[in-house]
Amino acid sequence: MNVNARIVIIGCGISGISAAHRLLNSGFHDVRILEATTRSGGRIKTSSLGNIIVELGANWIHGPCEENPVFCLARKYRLLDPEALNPENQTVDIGGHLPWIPSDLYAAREMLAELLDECSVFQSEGGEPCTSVGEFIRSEVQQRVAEKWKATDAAARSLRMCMMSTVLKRECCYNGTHSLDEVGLGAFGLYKTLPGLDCTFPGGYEGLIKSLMSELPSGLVTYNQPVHCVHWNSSEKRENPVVVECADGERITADHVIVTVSLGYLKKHHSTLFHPPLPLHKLHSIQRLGFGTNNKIFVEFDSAWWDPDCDIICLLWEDEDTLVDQVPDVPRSWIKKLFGFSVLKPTERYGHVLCGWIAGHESEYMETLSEQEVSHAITQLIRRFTGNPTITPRRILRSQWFHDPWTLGSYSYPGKGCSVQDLENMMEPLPTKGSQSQPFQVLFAGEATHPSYYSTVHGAVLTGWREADRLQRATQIDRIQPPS
Ligand code: 6YU
Repeated sequence: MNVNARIVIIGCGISGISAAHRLLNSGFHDVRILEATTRSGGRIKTSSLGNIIVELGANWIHGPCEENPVFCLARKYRLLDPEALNPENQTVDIGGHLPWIPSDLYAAREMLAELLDECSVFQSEGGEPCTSVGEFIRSEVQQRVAEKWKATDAAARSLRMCMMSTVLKRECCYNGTHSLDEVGLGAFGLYKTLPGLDCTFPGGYEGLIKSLMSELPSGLVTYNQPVHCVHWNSSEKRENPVVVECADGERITADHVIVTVSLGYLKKHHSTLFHPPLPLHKLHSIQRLGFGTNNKIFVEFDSAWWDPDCDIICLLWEDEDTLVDQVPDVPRSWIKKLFGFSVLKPTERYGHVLCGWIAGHESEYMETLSEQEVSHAITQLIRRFTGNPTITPRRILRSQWFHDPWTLGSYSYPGKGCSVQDLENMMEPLPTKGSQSQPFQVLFAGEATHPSYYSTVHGAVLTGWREADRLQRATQIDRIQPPS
């Protein structure tokens, strides 16, 4: 390996861009990115509703603090509001869960927060009592409700259980899963939060992409260039041992290829994307890890019908007092999976816009409907809950991540039976033990390859840097070893 190595990065999302930056800064110069679509950013996607900026993909910097590379980059490029830079903001530790749940759901919120904390310990201690987070919560809630709420009358208790269902649906959005029954209990605690109050990009998350791209040489990215197959491990001894075959038939040779496609894409296309196929242990991890759908539906109104101090509107269904996070008849009642709306703030910047959150197969079904059908369902929902038959949205805009052929969902989560080994398998390069005679040919980056910050932008950035550093380390070894 040497700094003249030819490196191809597949995918121009934040992990691919981060890898390219790091490689060029380490002295590699023959680097290019192949991107299937017409744009950079992947799941960082800023759009507009009229003249209001909205995020169809990533929304927040989760845990903006000194250890968070996204926060540091955003600060460097001056992309944040002054409050986000306030040192006090960076020390608040919310542990990832609570602020989204309004205080009137207090009893349900307290019990669920306690249970989610308990779910996190199994990974370090092992011996989990059941396979999924959903099963654990359901069995524990039954016991605890009988104990702790025994003085509460039946009607109030039933209402609290409905609140719990809403909170579970909200957790499905956060975890990007169809149901908490699909989230593995053993690996739930692998996800780590960083301190700091989550903040947003006032000018849009894509500002980060634009700033990073402006520092890369023009022509580094080839757009509209989907990769069809990575031919690796050739028996022929060649100068550039990997051949990247594009969908249009073009064949590009390389010494190293960094694959950054989503876990959803790997799940669906692994058998055609790699020749020879991936080793079985890697393939099993790809299958075990979860990749679900979380979508947003932005709804704009002429005026606000909610209180000025309202941050979140949660919807409670009176027939959901049995801890449900899925709807029985998706085509008829998919909208019941939408747990509620967050209010975009400040009003001076966003006007009167709500963001509805919906996860799972119900969300995937929503994507198949026309915009008018979604708008109609949202209008009926709001009229039903407010009792006001005249409320009418001005316009809506929704994300459709499941039907995006280059993403096929939103982000990853540990599925049932997952362990830290699966995330380690995800990041393992091929061949597994690179050496001078057999250097790493295929390397893996992207959010689903980070052992504790999977599903986030900062996790994705760190994986791009990690793989660039892996190649740089290998080069340094070459420099001190005499050529054979
Ligand atoms: C975050 C947030 N956030 C909401 C929603 C989504 C995500 N995330 P990319 O896919 O970007 O790039 C791959 C590229 O490859 C892409 O351009 C493709 O076109 C291309 N490609 C594919 N196939 C190809 C081929 N064959 N040839 C060539 N090119 C090809 N993260 O930090 N804050 O608020 C949210 C949110 C709706 C969809 C998010 C958030 C996730 C990030 O967006 C995501 O991780 C990164 O952008 C991925 O970058 P990448 O480079 O890896 O892939 C307990 C516990 C819980 C654990 N979960 C906690 C949840 C925390 C996440 N929060 C999410 C919340 C929101 C709202």
